Amino acid sequence: MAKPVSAATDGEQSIVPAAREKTPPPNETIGDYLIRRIEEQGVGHVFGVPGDFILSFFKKLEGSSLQIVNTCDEQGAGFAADAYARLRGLGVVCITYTVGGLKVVNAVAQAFAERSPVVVVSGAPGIAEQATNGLIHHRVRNFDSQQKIFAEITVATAVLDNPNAAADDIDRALELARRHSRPVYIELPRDMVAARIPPGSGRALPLNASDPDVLGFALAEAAERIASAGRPVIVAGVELHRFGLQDALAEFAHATGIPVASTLGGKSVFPESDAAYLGVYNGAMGGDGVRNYVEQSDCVILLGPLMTDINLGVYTARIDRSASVYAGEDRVSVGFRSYDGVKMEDFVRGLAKRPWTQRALPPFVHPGRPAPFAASDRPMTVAALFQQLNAFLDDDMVVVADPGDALFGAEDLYIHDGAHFLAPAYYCSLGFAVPAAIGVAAAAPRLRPLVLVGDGAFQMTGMELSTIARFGMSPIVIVFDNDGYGTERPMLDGAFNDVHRWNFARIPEVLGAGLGVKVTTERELAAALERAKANTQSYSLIQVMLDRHDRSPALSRLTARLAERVAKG
Ligand SMILES: Cc1ncc(C[n+]2csc(CCOP(=O)(O)OP(=O)(O)O)c2C)c(N)n1
Ligand SMILES: [Mg+2]
Repeated sequence: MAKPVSAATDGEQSIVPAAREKTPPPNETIGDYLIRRIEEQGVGHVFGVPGDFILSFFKKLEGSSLQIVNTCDEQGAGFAADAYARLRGLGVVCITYTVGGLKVVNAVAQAFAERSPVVVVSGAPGIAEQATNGLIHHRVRNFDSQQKIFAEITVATAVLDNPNAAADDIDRALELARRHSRPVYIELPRDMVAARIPPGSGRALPLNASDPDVLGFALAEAAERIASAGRPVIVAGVELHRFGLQDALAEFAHATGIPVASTLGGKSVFPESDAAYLGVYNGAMGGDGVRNYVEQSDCVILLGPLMTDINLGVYTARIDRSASVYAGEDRVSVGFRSYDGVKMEDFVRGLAKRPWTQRALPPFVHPGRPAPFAASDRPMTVAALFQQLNAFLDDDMVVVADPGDALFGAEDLYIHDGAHFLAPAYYCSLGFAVPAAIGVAAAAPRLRPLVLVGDGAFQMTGMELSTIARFGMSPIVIVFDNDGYGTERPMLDGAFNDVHRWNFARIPEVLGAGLGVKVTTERELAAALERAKANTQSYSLIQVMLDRHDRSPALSRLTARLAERVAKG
């Protein structure tokens, strides 16, 4: 029986506090050093699947404080590590050479695109074996083929083929993962796991701070713009979460009295209960109140917004850049003037600390707490499903949404304080949500994952419920069963959007664990949600039967607005 994931960690703080350095033991091996440095980052779990090129490292992991969470498939481990990194500031996926490594490429690409610091540790043939240049199993083309592929989707790659350089290479990779909040790749040839490193090696990179003069100018210009604006508004995005800037955002908003909208990807970065919260701004896809407020503002302050097509309501957003203040990882700018050498983190913290004159909050309609839902015997609709989920959500839940209508509709969910919203709202890889729940359960055992996933997406990675069952995790999984690829049908339909129908609710019989319920009416869903809430010992899967042409209000809003624009010509 697998040992359950420990429930004793401190939970969901986004950036883990500075590394706790241990005294290095004498005669440390490369494998031991890598494990110690990972432990010192505040990481408690490693997700992965072993293979012969990484087995001896798995054995070392087993003897360490790190808990191995081995998944059914490497892609699942990649998504789990990504979700873990989003909550804990760093996540680790450990796999064998190429057959495992290349299966995490999609998950790592998503982590790169969405700025999630995932550390990939891959086994490889030993250096001595590679020297023979033989056709060793799992080899693709050259022995460095895998490293070259990962170079494109990471901010650092390190091949630990030299014991004298290994400690430096490990430290550099871990530091860069944190600094850029993006993935790194560490390759560990199997005959290097037990190689000794010289004592005293390993060092931190030089400090990477903003240029203080330029930062001062940028802040002064931004402050003047903001103070002289009649109707400023903050649009907050997911990069604030990645860099642990939620408190600075709240401090800035409260000190100034400026209301805050979030992007879809940045949902939950600002407490939705706060009187200053406007709702999700998403161009034509968002609600009218927040849309009008943002688009009529004379100073939009965009903080960590990750300006993607989905976050901008598929380019229906209208923000006047000449009157905006922008701070993202790519640049900091005021109007059209960009400031080199200024880091987003320093700029946002600097804004929070300025001596502001507080304004009274202007009148606007707060999105408000959800009303209780009176369930009837009506057949389920997507709209009712989201209303019911809204009334069900708690402050100890993390909503994990898979791309598809599960993500679009989730825009209107009310995320309670202390809870989180996780979704790949930019790269949009299907199959994220179920394995991500594994990462969430490990990273923040206090929080319960509520997984929203389409029937099509579930068929890609949903059988990671097996891992969930094995480790005794208890997410609630809502399968939106609309008979295929519903998001694609309004764009262009054909038999290619159909999938084979599954009896999702009977998966617990196959796995010998879990609660499965199929619902067709609102009343059945209400009862199923209550049963799921009470079932804290295993996962719950609720298969919600929906009409194949039904859509969430958010998706309908978008298509309606796009239709208006098309009609106008
Ligand atoms: C890995 C991956 N493959 C394909 C797509 C393209 N795609 C976007 S939405 C979608 C349909 C998803 O179907 P389902 O999970 O049932 O959700 P629904 O659209 O029905 O709400 C597809 C295939 C994608 N985003 N990711
Ligand atoms: Mg579907």
